[in-house]
Amino acid sequence: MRLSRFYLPTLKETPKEAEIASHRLMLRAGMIRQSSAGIYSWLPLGFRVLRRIEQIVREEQDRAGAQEMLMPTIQPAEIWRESGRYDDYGPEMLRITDRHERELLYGPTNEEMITEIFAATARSYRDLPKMLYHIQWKFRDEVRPRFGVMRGREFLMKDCYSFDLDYEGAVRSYNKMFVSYLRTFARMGLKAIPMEADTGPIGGDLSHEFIVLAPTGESAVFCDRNCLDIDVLSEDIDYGDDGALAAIINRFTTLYARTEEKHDTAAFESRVAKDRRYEGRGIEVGQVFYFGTKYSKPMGAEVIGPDGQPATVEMGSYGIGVSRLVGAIIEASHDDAGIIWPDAVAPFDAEIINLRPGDEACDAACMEAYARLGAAGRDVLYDDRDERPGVKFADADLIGIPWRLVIGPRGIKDGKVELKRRDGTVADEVALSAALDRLATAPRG
Ligand code: 5CA
Repeated sequence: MRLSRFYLPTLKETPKEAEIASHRLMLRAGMIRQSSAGIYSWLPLGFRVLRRIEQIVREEQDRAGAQEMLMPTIQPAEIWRESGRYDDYGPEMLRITDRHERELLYGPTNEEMITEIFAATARSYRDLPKMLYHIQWKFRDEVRPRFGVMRGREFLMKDCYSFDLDYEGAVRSYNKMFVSYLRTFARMGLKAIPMEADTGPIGGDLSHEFIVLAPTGESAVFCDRNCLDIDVLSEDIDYGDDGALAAIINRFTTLYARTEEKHDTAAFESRVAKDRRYEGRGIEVGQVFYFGTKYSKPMGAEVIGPDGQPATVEMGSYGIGVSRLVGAIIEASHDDAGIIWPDAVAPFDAEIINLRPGDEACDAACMEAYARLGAAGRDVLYDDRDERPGVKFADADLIGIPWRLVIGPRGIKDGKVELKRRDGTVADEVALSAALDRLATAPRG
């Protein structure tokens, strides 16, 4: 993509309404634009990141054995009356009446809808176990939408629902999702710690929130810093091996990690050495729930069991804040000049900066780089604009593409270019061909 053609409306000034870095940087980098409080349009740069995050979530859901589907955003009030949540949910729910005076709502979550589908279509224990998910926009009329996409009113969520014949099966599904969450967030370059949590309006007996430690987070959390050292990506995971899943989960759950609602100061102090205690804030990027028959019972989701008797299915639900993750990743990875994208979610793999468009040698070298990297399957942004180098460097720092190839008239005379990483780990003067070899084979995360 040539930057001269790309729709990238960056801002010079820091927007006044943005209180935290990620919100400020997303507005300045032209990633999003507010439509009304807590509701955003995703401009091309932001949408590219959103899609990459969504794709990682999808791959890890599929790997864990969940199947993708798509449910509507608008739901009938009726199914929420059946579960008993229509009145309980309160003013956060956006209630709508259609022209026939039918009561509808914009879904804040989908337990009722998926349970209704399952109740109407599953017959036998042979239909179990199942894990079904979708990635769909949700609406919650938050009292205080803030921090940009972190606490929006309309936001993109991945929500998965599990159906099992008994408690043991439900725990197995919970464990699969638990492990898939660890992998999902790690692939995005995040350290998300599973913490014992309250179940809130979803309900149930067992829940973990996945928290990225950050001073700007909205959740108060307490944990053992050793949680940060556990590597979850180095080993291959067999989702059919219950023991292996439980072993991975145990590595986390034996360490103290709780949200404020579950916190117990005495247990924290006795279990965690002083220098390992983290008492601070975090961003909740996902939450998993086991709630047994809370929805399946009132909504009649039964199957015929192996003994010929009807059995109410056991359920859990598993959410990931897909749009919130864009903000969370920026909170975890930025500096004063701008965003530093982890390779796996970056909007482009590399940016080519032409320091003197119009100079024959520079133009030719840039075009060679652009073509070669494109042929190698890399997404490249080419800054071919007629702007001063200072402006180009500032924009490149702001939008944070991981690799940068700087091509200028002085270097190119000797066949040299500058190859840099946005995170500061590489800054080399090398021959153009060497830089291209390196970029064409660099890991994409
Ligand atoms: N039905 C369950 C799981 S599928 C559920 O709704 N869980 S939740 O309420 O915890 O939401 C799942 C995830 O969505 C949260 O962990 C959070 O990352 C994200 N989320 C929740 N509210 C918002 C919001 N207002 N703005 C952005 N993301 C949100």
